[in-house]
Order: sequence, then C-alpha cells, then structure tokens
Amino acid sequence: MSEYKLPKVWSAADSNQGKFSGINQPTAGARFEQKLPVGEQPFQLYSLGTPNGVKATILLEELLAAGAAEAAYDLYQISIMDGDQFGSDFVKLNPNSKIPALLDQSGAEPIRVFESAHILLYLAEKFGQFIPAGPAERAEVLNWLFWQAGAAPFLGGGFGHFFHYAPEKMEYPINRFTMEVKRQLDLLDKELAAKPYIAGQDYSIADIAIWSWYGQLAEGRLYAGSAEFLDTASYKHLQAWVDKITARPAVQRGLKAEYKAIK
Ligand SMILES: N[C@@H](CCC(=O)N[C@@H](CS)C(=O)NCC(=O)O)C(=O)O
Repeated sequence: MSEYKLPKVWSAADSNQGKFSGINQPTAGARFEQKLPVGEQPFQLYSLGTPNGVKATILLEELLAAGAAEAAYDLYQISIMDGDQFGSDFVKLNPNSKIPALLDQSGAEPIRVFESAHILLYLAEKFGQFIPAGPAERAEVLNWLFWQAGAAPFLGGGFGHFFHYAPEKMEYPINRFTMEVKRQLDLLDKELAAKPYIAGQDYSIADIAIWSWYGQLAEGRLYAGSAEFLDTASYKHLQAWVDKITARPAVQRGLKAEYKAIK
C-alpha cells in the first residue's frame, strides 16, 4: 500500500479519485444547464440500470403486470460517468445528484421523488400493492426496506469500491468491508431460512430493494469475481430466494428496460 501522509486540511485538488476523477467534486448543485425531456406518461423516470436504478423499473414493471395501467412510465438514461446527474434539470429533481429520480405527473401538481427506497414506497403506497395494509406486516416491510437503505452502502460504497473500483487493492478496507458484507449475507440467509420472502409470506418492495443489490451480487452480476470471493453460493436460503425473484418476468423486464436518450 502506498504511504499516505495525512495533511492538516484535506484538499480536493490533491486527491486521486481514480476512475471517478471526471465527476467527483466536493460541492453539490448544478454544474451546467441541461434540459431533460418530459414525456406523456404519468411517471417520468430518470435513471440507469445500476442496482439502485433497477429497483424502480422492476417495481413499475411489477405494477403494470399486476394490472395497474396508470403505472406507465417514460424512462430516460442519466449517464452518471458523463456527469448528467449534475445538469440543471436533474438537480431540480434530485438536489443530491444521484439516480434514480422520479417525476409523478399524474396529479394536479407534479411531484418529485428521490432516493430509490422512497420511490419504491411512494409507488407501492400510491397503488396499494407490494406493501401490506396491516400494521404489523407493513412495519416488517419497512424494517427491511430501511435496512437495505442503510446496509447497501457498505456493499456498494465500501466492499464494491475497494474490491473493484479502487486504483489499487488495499487489504485493510477489503477486509473491513468483506467482513461486514459476509455478516449481512449471513443475516439474510438466516432470515430466509424461516420464510419465503424477506418480510414474511408475501413478495414486497423490501424483496425488490434487497434483491437489486444482494440478489444481483449472489448471481455474480456485480463486481467481477466477487460472488466467488464472498462464497455467496454457500448461503443456501438466500440463493433459493434469489432464484425465485430472478425468475419473475417483471424482474427480467425491469432489468432489460429500454432507456431513451436525454440529448
Ligand atoms: N441512496 C441513494 C443512492 C443512489 C446512488 O448512489 N446512485 C448512484 C448510482 S447507483 C449515482 O447516481 N451515482 C452518481 C454519483 O455519485 O455522482 C438511493 O438509494 O437512491
């Protein structure tokens, strides 16, 4: 590992951001003017096929498959490596400059929705599907939905970053985040030993959120070599749940959804 001497005050100009040098800056807000197209469908989704992005397309496809024709959507590609998330119209939709961002134009006033877990909750509540009505069952879905929002950054931003993206392989952060991700996989495996879906008897937005990260990881779709490195196949109950969700036609459609260009 190359030696790093901690400066008294950190400076962005002296920091190596590796693959993300072109987009990472220490400030928030729009960096340039960029109009986004707005289509005719009730929902406008500005996104990309990443684990956070596919949560929204999977749920919209599930809603359409369940007969909710009003869940129709236009899907636009925000190319994050080109910095589209810092364009002025996107920042109006999500000041945090991360995909996915949703615009609901089905009502009197357009409503913006950001954070992928919130998009799932917003749509599930709006259509009364994939979230149970009973308070105990609903609380359990929210427990796991919020668990995912807190846990996945350890998988993506921690493990995935140091295992796959960092310019050099560093033992300490890889050990640190592998330990945590293995603990998370064991937690999911133990939970799924006793029930068919993560929040109980029924498929819900909690399954969609968790499958998008941990399911795709177990399928070997995230970070080349990571499923073997983490020995995901040894988590048998998790693997059976992953296979069941992967087999859903709406999940497959959500993964293959076609993005329109924004420019
Ligand atoms: N907590 C957010 C995380 C979203 C997120 O990190 N999105 C990534 C792609 S998966 C992104 O837009 N990255 C662009 C950037 O960091 O500049 C959510 O769940 O929606």
